[in-house]
Amino acid sequence: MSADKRYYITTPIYYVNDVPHIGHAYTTLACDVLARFKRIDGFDVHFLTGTDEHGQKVEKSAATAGVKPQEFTDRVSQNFRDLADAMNYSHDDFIRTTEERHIEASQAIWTKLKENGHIYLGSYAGWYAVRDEAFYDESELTEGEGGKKIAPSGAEVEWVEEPSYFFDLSKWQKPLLQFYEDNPDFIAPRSRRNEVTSFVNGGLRDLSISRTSFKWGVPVPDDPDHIMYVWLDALTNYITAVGYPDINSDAFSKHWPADLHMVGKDILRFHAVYWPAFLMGAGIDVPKRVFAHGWWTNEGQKISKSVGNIIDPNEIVDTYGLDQVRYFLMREVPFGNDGDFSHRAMISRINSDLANDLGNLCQRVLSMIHKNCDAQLPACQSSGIENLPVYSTLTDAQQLLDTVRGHVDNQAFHEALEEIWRVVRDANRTVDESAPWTLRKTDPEAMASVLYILAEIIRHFAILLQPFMPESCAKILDQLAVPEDARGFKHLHSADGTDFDDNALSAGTPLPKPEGVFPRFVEDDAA
Ligand code: ME8
Repeated sequence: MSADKRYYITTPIYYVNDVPHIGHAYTTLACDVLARFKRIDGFDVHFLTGTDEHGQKVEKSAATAGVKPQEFTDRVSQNFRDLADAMNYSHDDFIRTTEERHIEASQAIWTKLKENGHIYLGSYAGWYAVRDEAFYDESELTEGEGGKKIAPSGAEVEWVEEPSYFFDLSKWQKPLLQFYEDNPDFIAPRSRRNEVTSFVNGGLRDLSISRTSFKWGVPVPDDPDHIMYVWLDALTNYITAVGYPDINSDAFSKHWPADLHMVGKDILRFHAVYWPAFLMGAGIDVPKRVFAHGWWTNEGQKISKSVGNIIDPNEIVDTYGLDQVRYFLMREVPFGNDGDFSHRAMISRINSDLANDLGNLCQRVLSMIHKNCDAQLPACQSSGIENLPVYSTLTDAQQLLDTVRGHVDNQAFHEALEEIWRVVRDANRTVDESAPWTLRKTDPEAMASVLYILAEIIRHFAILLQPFMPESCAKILDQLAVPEDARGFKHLHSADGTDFDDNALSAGTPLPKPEGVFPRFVEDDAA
């Protein structure tokens, strides 16, 4: 397989102190859609997710729960695995930072940075927010209730004074700015890129990368009184998973540098400033892209445990259906922007886009074939079809792949879906215009052609939508009797092929009895 047909994509590794909520589900879902898209497009994909299990915040949560940190992390890490199953994620690896492979990799990158002269011993005196596991400058803080100092993220900070190793981050300002300039697509979306460059332009201070005031973490090599800063440990997971420190391993040479680190906007600085600096310092290639998506609120309110308005992905999947939730999350909000979760918006998407548009199209066409064509794919006339109203819709459906691929490569998932739906709606309109139910009496051959073309259009939609709604698309493709090994993007109409190339549906294929795939959501059912 050629080098450009590989794709390595990662989610953040989630802190195990929290129960998984819609925000976590969202990031991994976006990665899952991309990973599936690339696989169906013929790429050799490696998709990584996992849990971030070290640090003061997890140590504190374990203490609150009254259990040892290891026992605590074993238990709560499982919640994220369960979420992955419930959301039908297709990850290839689930990493936990407490695993031996990761401790080895974290110590190895530390040793490399030390050998390369980028780590020195000093002492840290400053503000630290355990919730963010981040250091803040006095100038960034505001005063909260009771005179408490508050970080820009809203987290409380505490004063920390202790011996610490430092990474010479200040020396990386110029190389980083140069890197951003040479790689304009490294940080996306563009507005976020500007945020990062202006932060780096403002100057960087050396970064404290070890702590001595707690124990739950990776010990610093040769100085075990120090525990590695949890972010240096956490970021390293992306290379652990592909075999670091064995940089000559097949996995490492095949997958590194990563194609995409998907993150929320809250942790962009760690991924776009610290991580590339650590990697450059250790002489390791920098990933190709970091995309920072926006923030979900719940019916207009910040989602938080203390407010008690956490949206449990399992609950909404139970209520609305898995693919319905997957579709909504990818369609409702322009990817990159903040978004608000509301039941009203969810129901509206299910009933209009899924039930009325796509679901109705499939159901009408497949039932007509079932009733009027002996439950077999009808034959299409070989000439004169250009004049049928469905013909131009077929051409549009055949041309979707390039547009959709372009949007997915830019992580503009909502635009990819919008493009597909533009043609879905047209297809529904052409059903009405072509009126196959009238043709049945006046021109049965034309009816057969119209229904064949519509089935072929639906095949294009179902293949293209598999990354977003895998189960539902599998059902549609089953109903069209498309074999499982003929569902790749290479089986879509090839641009230089004839109207119906070898991949097209073949007339005479028996079809199973059609069943609705996207039911309407009737509100009373919610109760
Ligand atoms: O930051 N809306 O872990 P974390 C959208 N362990 N996305 C949200 C969200 C919301 N309301 N809430 C959370 C950490 N997220 C570190 C990462 S990576 C080397 C270490 C998503 O459990 C979003 O992707 O706090 C955010 O960046 C991530 O969860 C934070 O997860």
